[in-house]
Amino acid sequence: MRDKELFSVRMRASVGGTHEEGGKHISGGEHLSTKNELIERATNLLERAFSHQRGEPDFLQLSVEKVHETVQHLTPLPVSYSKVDTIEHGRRVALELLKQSGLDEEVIARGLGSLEECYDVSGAIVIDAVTGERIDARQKRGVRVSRLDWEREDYERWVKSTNLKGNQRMKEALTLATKVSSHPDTVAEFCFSDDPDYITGYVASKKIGYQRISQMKAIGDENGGRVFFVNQKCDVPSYIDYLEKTSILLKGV
Ligand code: WAQ
Ligand code: MG
Repeated sequence: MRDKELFSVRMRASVGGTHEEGGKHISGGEHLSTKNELIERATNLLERAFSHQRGEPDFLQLSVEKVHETVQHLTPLPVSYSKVDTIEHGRRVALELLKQSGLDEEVIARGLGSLEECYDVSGAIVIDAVTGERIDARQKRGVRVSRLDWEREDYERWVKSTNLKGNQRMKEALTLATKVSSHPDTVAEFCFSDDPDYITGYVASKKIGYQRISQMKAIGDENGGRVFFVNQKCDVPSYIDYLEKTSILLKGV
């Protein structure tokens, strides 16, 4: 894929109208694809949206844009896993990992409070790592990290070399976390799915890598989201531009 032309493929789907009209977010997805794989990748995204546990969409937007800028290559963050027995235990582990990444407890509490108020946001929220305030001004939309992928062969090699059981969801989340954490202004990320049947979440940062936590919520719970804690000196528009526009491919280890 490296020397071929690439296309950014993005999908977002909602029910009860478009996201802008206040519809409920169902599913989204972002890939970088070669021309050869374009139909397959786009079809996968359509299938994802129409077989989603959050409901059946009545709005779906699929966009395909040729990438003109050079692609940057990143090495995936190292992965580790905490098996917890309860949601409370999961939350304690997440808090500890966010602290290890350099955040104060108060800031974490404020950031996670904002996340709770933003469970209906279809992207991520950006939080000032000193004040704990939300600073992206994207309201219900949040920021969708786009133009990111992991070349199939490199991914398969990585799965073999790490002895981890590959799964599509972790593949995409690790790609996103690697892109986000590689920005110098990112202090840490916290995420758990808004899909009712997926309860594993993670904390990621340059300091601690990608740390999965087996249980962040109850099965059946449709709440979930993503939060990026950033340095106070961060220029938010250019940070968002990096997340949305810079093309990233993960390369093998
Ligand atoms: N950019 C920004 N935010 C996003 C993006 C994106 N590309 N995709 C999803 N989000 C936000 C959005 O608010 C969703 O509601 C929330 O994150 C969760 O998205 O190691 O599956 O795709 O086993 O449901 C993490 C653990 C799984 C994976 C996360 O998230 C593992 C997951 P979902
Ligand atoms: Mg989801």
